[in-house]
Order: sequence, then structure tokens, then C-alpha cells
Amino acid sequence: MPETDANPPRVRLERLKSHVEELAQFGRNESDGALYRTAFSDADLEARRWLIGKLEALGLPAQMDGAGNVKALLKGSGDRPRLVVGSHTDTVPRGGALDGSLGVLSALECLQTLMDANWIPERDIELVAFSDEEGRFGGMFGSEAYCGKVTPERLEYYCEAEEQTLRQAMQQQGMDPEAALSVGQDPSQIAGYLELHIEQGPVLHHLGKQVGIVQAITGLFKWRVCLVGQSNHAGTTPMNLRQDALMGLAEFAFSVSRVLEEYGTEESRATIGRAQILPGAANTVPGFVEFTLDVRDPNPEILRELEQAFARSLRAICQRRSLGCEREQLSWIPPVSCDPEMVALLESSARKRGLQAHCMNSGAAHDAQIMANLTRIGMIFVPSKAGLSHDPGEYTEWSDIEAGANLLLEMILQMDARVA
Ligand code: HGY
Ligand code: MN
Ligand code: MN
Repeated sequence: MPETDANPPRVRLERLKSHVEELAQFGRNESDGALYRTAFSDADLEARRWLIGKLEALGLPAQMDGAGNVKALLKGSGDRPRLVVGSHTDTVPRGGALDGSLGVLSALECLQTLMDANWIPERDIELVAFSDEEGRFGGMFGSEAYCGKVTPERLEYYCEAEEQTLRQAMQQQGMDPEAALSVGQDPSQIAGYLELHIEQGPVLHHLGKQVGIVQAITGLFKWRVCLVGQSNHAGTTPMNLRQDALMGLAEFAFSVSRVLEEYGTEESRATIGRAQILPGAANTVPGFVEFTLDVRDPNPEILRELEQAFARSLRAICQRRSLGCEREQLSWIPPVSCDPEMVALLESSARKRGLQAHCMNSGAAHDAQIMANLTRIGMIFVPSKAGLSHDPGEYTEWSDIEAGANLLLEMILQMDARVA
């Protein structure tokens, strides 16, 4: 290990910063300064090819697997199970430059720092940039494929907003979708997974802490709901004779806070993030709405209770308003706990590096919770200014980024030396 207590290796912040700024050019919209690097878009693939080029230039053989994950290996001297470090590089539409990307580029910076120090790990260290974490086609696709959990049906996932399936989007990029079915990894060959990510919430910024150590990651379910009423004339249709699908959605949206109060916890979240109203004319009673519901809680039993409570609320509203209802579950991602040993090692590593750390749960979902199917996981957070994320205003102080990346570096060294 190249470090001495007095002088541990440190990342080169300027190099990391230039990589973050370079990657942020892919999928950037000049008019709003936001990123639209959605999964399997041209910008997404261009960014992956850029990353492969960076890794190759570093002397790390890199490749894109059948699911679009970019992977590179820093070879170790021994043959103990490898350490995997990564995150994702796709963004939400109108996203920010740090969500996912910072974790991948911090991992790259750590490997580059260790190579600069001519340090050979005792085991392979693999960098992975997962594909479609954000959910253009359901979410967590790349990490699910890496864990061998993708089925042929998953390739038929249909993206409403873009009227195409995951299969079609991959084929448009010259990829063979079937190849995603065979990229699963052997859990016995992996000693652990580490991910650095922006908090995407206000806790660390509010507490004035440099880094967060994640103890548990919230679970979630996502629905796509269609309410079917009867379009009709806005002037001639009496209010008591309407089958107004939008009013059904409005009543359901109004029920959210009641359901959370009655069945949820302080950490429960429910969001109606997208809605479409048809036929969409000012003088026509809406006969059709389609909307999404995203519900989260770190407790699996509470999450189940919320699912049942929202289903009851939807059913009662549709009966009362004579609306038809189609409900599709887009995803169900269970909450997970991070590995207690890795949490403890992160805490001691943070102390060793003199960092102000705060242990906390994650309200956002992450590839790490999928990787928990394969191996033990640890996550590092860095503060999000004003808690803002999934927005071009996403920002983290560079000094906090440096602290987080150095903690990731320290953790790689510690895990390499200590875990079997
Ligand atoms: O939805 C999430 O929590 C993550 O940003 N994909
Ligand atoms: Mn993310
Ligand atoms: Mn995100």
C-alpha cells in the first residue's frame, strides 16, 4: 500500500474536475444548461465511448458489455475476489452533471491516483459505469444485468414518452439486446461494491458535513396508471353526469398526504412525476389520463402497506367516479442495508482522513442496492447544495468532492488489504 499514515495518497482534484466538466458536455442543452443524456440515447453512447477512451488512455483495458455497462480492470497481484467501484453515467431528462457521473469519475480518479503511485493492488479492482440507472426503460437495467437478473421480457419494456422499447433503443445503437441476458457475474469473484454519489437531499448540506456514510437505501415501487372516463362537451355536460378522468387523478393526488399520514413514516415519499391528459382540449371533459406514481420507504413492510393503501384509494375513487383503471407496476426495488463491516470501515477511514462524516439513509435509489444481490455494498455521499438534484442546478462544493473522493480512495486501499 503506497500510503503512510503521515502522507496518504490523495486524488488530484483538478484532474477530476476536468473530467466532470468534459463528461457534462455530452447531452447538454445550451438553452437550459441541463443534461438530457438518457439511457441508450446518442449522447449516452457518446459519453460511454468517451469514458472507454479515457480508461484506455490510462492503460486500463475497457469494454462495453452486452447491457451497455462500461467496465475496466486495474489488475491485482493476487487472485482474491475483486473489488467493484462505480455508478452510472445516464441522466434523467433535464438532469444535472453530478448524479451518477461523479461516482464513476471519482472511481476513475482513484485508479489513476493509484497507478500514478505505481501501486499494485492485491486483487483486481473493477470500475463499472452502469447503464439506464435512471429508468428511461425501467431503471437499474445495467446493474440488474451485471447481477444476472435481466429476463427476455425486460427487453420489451416500453418507454411511453418515446414510444419505443428497450430492445428497439439498443438496436438503434447497433447493440444486440439479447447480449444483455448473459453479462451476469459470479458473486464468489466479488469481495464488495463501493459507490460514491451525491446525496441528492438536504441533510449533509444542512448539517455542514463533508461526507455521508450510507447505512440503508430506501426501497421503491413505481406505477403507471391509466384512468378511463368519458370525453364530453365542457359546456353541456352537467357536473354530476361527468366521468372526468382528470378529476379522478386530482382526487387521487389529494389522497397522497392522507395515505402517507395513515400508513407511512417520516421517511416515506410519494411522487406523481408525470401526467398526460387527453384529449387535452380546453372545452372537452378529459376522458383519459395517464400518470406515474413513485413511492418510497426504507422499511419493506411499510412499503407493502403503502402499496395496498394507494391501491385501495385508487379503487374507491374510480368506483365513485365511474372510471376505468389500468395499473402497471413499472418497478419494485426492495430497500437494502449496507454492509455493517464496510460502514464501520468507512467510518474509521473518514476519521483517519480527518473528514466530518455523518451516517444516514439514502432517499434515492442506487445501483448499489441492486449490487446487494451479488455482494456486500458500501456507499459514500457528498453534500448536494440546497439538496437539489435531478435539475441543472445540481451542485456540490469541490472541496466536498475532494473529501469524498479521498474517502473512496482510502476505502479502496483498506478493502484491498483487509477483506478476504
Ligand atoms: O430514482 C432515483 O432515486 C434515482 O435517482 N434513479
Ligand atoms: Mn444516481
Ligand atoms: Mn438520479
